[in-house]
Order: sequence, then C-alpha cells, then structure tokens
Amino acid sequence: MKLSFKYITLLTMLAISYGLTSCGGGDSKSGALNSSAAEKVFVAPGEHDEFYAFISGGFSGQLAVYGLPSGRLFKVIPVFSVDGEKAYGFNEETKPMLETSYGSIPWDDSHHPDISQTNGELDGRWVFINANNTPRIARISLSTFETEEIIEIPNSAGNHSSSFVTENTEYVIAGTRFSIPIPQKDISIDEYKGNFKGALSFVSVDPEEGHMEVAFQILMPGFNYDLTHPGRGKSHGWMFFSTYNTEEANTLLEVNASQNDKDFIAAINWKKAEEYIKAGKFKTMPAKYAHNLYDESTHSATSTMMKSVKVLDPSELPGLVYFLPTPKSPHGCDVDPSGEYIVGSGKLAASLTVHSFTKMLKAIEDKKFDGEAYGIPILNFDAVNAGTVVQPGLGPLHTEFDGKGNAYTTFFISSEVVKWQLGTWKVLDRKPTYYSVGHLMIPGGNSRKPFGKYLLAMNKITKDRYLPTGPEVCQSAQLYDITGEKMELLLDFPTIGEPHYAAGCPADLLKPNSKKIYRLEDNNHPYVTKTEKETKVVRKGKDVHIYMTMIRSHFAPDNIEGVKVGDRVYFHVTNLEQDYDVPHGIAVIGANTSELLIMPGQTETFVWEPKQVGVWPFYCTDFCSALHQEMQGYVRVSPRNSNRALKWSLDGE
Ligand code: K7E
Ligand code: CUA
Repeated sequence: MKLSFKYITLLTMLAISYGLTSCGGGDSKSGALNSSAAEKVFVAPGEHDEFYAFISGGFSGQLAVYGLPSGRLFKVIPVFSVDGEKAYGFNEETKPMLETSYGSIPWDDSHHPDISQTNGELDGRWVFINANNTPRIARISLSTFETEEIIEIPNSAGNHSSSFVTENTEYVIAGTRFSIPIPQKDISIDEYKGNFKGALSFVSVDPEEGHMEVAFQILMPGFNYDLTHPGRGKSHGWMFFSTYNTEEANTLLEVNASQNDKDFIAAINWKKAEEYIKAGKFKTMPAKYAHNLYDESTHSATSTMMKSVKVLDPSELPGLVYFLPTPKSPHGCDVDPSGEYIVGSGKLAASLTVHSFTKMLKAIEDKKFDGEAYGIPILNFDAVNAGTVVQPGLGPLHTEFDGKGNAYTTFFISSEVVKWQLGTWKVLDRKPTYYSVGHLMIPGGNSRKPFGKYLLAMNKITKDRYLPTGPEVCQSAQLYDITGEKMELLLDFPTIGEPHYAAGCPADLLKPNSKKIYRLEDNNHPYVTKTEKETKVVRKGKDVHIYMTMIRSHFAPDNIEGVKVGDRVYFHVTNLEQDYDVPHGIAVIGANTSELLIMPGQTETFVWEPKQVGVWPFYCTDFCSALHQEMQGYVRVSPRNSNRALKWSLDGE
C-alpha cells in the first residue's frame, strides 16, 4: 500500500485545522452575544415562532420539529425508528410502516428532509425524508405531522442522495451511496470495478394524494453517489448528483478514492428519461421492495411487497446522462434559485467549483467532450465551468441561497460559514461555527423562493457549548441572522440525533392546515367503537377482542372477566373526545409493547398476552383531567383451562 504525498498532506491539514477549531475549551465565550441577539430570538410566552424547522434526527431515524428563531422543540415525528412514546411501530396500526424486503426493521439513519413544492415554491403539503441504511423514503403529512407513507428503494444501498423534490414534486429522488452488484449475487468483492453499479431512483409522487411509486431507475457506473439537487427554473427537468470514488476502489477509500483530481457531477435529463420510458426503452427487472401506506380514514397502515422495477441503461440511451468534471470528491451539489448555477463542494479542494447550466447545454450541443466513462460523455471542464470561489475555506460541504444573489457554504474543517456572491464569486463574509459544521439551512433555501432571514448551521461537534452530560453530549444547531451585510450569530440550541439537514418554511404556510382532531364520524377503523353502548368483548378461539372507548375520565368497559392465560388480548381503543388537545393513553401491566397515545377521534390497538393468573390493572398514561388518576380498570385473568365466560362492565352495567 502506498501512502501518497497528497494523502499525508491532507492528514496534516485535517489535524492542524481540527486542532485549531476544536481546542476551544477555554474559549467558550468566543460566541458571546450582545443583547440585540437575545431580542432577535426571544419569542415571548404565548407567542408563536415565525418559522418551522424540520431537522433530521440522523441516527435516531426520526424528524424533529422546531420553531425558529427560538429553537424550541415541538415534536419528534417518528419515521424510521420505533417510538414507545407514540406507540409507533408498537401498535397494530403502525407496525406495517416498518416492513421492508428484509422484514420489519425498527431503526434507520435519516439525513435529508425536503418540503413539497409547486412551481418551485414550498407548498407545505408534505415533507419527505430518506432512510440511509435500509434504503427508503418517507412522506410525512404537514397537516397531521405524522408519517403517512414509506417506500423502500430497490437495487440501492445507502440511500444518501435523497430525498429531494423536483419543482412540482413530480419526483422525490433517491441515489445509492454504495454501488453493488445489480441484481445482487455472490461474487468476489475484488470484482467491484466495472461490475458493481449505482442505481439512481426517480420516485413519482401523486399530485393529489402524495402516493409514491418507483417510476424508474437509471443504472449508473459503480461510483459512490453522494448528494443531489434538482434543477429549477431554466434547469427544471434535470437532476444533478455529486459522485466520489470514480476510482471505483473497494477498499481503504480514504486513500484509494482520493486519487482522481476530478470526480463528477452527473447531470440527468429526467424529461428525456420519461421519453425513453414512454418509448419502451427500459428493461423490467425483478426487484422486491415494500410499499407501506397509512390510511387516515382507517387509522391503519398496510404493507405491499412490490415485485419489479423499470431500469434505464444510460450507455445505450444518448442524451440521458452527462458528467461534469468536479474537483476532489464533491459532497454537496447545490443549485441556486435561478437554476443557472450548480455548486460542487469538493471536500478536499481548495476552491469551490460552480458550473453553469447554460454553458452545459451549449457544451452538449457543441459536443465539447473529454472522453467518456462507461458510455457516458464527460463534458470539458472549462466549457461548463461558471467560476470558482477561490480559497474560501477548508473542507466545503454544503451551500444554500438567500434569494438575493448570495450563497452560503459550510466548511467542515475550518469550521465556518462563508457568504459569497453568485456571479462575482467574491467572498463577502465568514463566521465561525461551533464546531465543524455539516449542512446549513435557509428556510426555502432549496427552492426558487428562499426566505433569506435566518441561516441554521448544523454542527458535528458540540464539545463545550453545553453542560456536560457524560461522554455523549447533545448535537447542536446554531442560528444566524443573515438580513445584514454581515452574518450575526444569534443562538445555540441542542438537537436530537445528528442534525444532518433540515427543511424550513414560514409558520403561516402550515398553521391554517394543521389538523386539530380526527372526526369520529370519519373513523373507518375496522375495530372502531363510536359510543359507549357499543363497547363489547368478543372471543374468537384464543383471540379476545376488546372494543373499548375512552373519554374524560374513564374507560368503557373498565372491568373485564373471562380472559385466560394463553389468550391474545387485543385492546382496540377509541378516544371519543372531539376537542383539541385531549389525548388519552392506555397501558396494561406486563404488556410486551408500548403504551398507546390516542388522539381525539382515533382508534389504536395493542396486543397483551397475559402470562399469569390474577387481576391486572390498566390506566390512562396522559394527564387528561383533574380525575386522570381515576382513569383506570382491571382485567381478571383465569387459568388456561377455566370455563369462565367473558363479562365486561362499566359501573356494574
Ligand atoms: Cu450529513 Cu447531507 Cu448525509 Cu453532508 S450529509 S454533512
Ligand atoms: Cu385519560 Cu388521563
């Protein structure tokens, strides 16, 4: 193994700058604020924040909802990981949401949320987020703030360049980080080069219901696909993916995938792809992947196993894909609000490379190619390059835009956000982040219409910014005011999991549509009970179904007898309340599952398998009224061979 000079230099650079930015133990006042900063983030008690921020939960697999500028946490929406607080993945209704072709999976790693768009502007209907480990995309309703749909991505491994939406939410995108044998097979890892492939998936979104479908996949060379952004405005119809490991190394990538001077940004003409699909120029491949859908009317999810996918081979389909040479293992790949500029953040590059969409089209027309890779034309660098931001910092990762002609790029190694100007490529300002920033987010910064008031930096290292909590410390975000010429740090606040990326929008976009209750008359759950009169307990062999209701402050029924050891007892519980903010919970002793937390008008189910004879209590877990502590009941459990008949009652009736 050779350690190249370049590699050693890089290590030294990393070590020096890491030391520079992270040894600030005694320097925690470096972010000290003046009182005007405090005023800017102060949201008085009872007042509402101006923006919502949906921050990815990283390795928690969830999505967290915060207010900006206050940084207050409102809700953790369970998406890819089970959540005992909300019974997600524990109750019978949501278990199907976590089904995959590998069986039920209780966890994932979520990175990139993106809000749905119409005409390139945020429309506030849904937010999408990717699962990185077992490739999936989830769609979350921005009216209920609940996960409504999860689709697995076949032929993929490490769904990282996801889940970004096109200008009218025609597609939400998934790209494989790891190339793999497609279809999967038992071959030597040494055969990687030339044999492994990377699938880029276009998942269509139904404009009315939001339902997702894997429309088609493009089978690309065996590179690593890192991030992506859709074209917008003039470049609508194109999709740009950053790649690294164009060396196609399969071991010690930190050295072997850092050899090429330039990797690529892959430009995909998806309108062209649609033409090829229409013309039948695709292959249908067998592929097993789950499609899970939650129905708001039945309050229940179903899981369907899909069986095939359409694939396009770019080496046989001219005009579908072009490569734009981009220095040094680009990570972020960001498109400005006009759709003209494509920013590639070469992690190991000294400068930021910006490509021009107009020049790209011209270069394609003039056939300014520098060879090809696996049948895909490589465009000449100078023919597509718009400009370079010279030495703006070390380790660029991601760029967002304020809609006023400025771009903001994060630098991981030099730990800062740098503001620069589109077109002149001049650096205008820089501010340190504490510490080692990854993504940044400007509300709407990923659309044609950014709301350029705040910038949220999401950091990888927290160190001394908060009270210590043992070896594991909280993750961290920082808020900057970007309305002035210079950025101003306003606030630190902790986040859940690792905050890779976030999506933000004005609160006014969502507030009017936020659901307050589920209407009881619209509840079509197969086990709903709409009045106390209809409550009952039914035995079907070893299965006992309890049709139960809850309302302030009792369960009906609350005394149940005739259950036996070895039964499977289904608590189907309907919350009869029809007022805002009156959930009830239920938990029973010894249940191998979580509580249920049931919203007004909703029905949920858990299964209890009593293992011991006795009289066992259940109770409401959410403090719902002055008589919450009175909200309880008992189940009598008789021996396995008992003949005791089922009997249930409330207050003796
Ligand atoms: Cu954390 Cu977008 Cu997964 Cu960069 S990624 S930092
Ligand atoms: Cu119902 Cu507490």
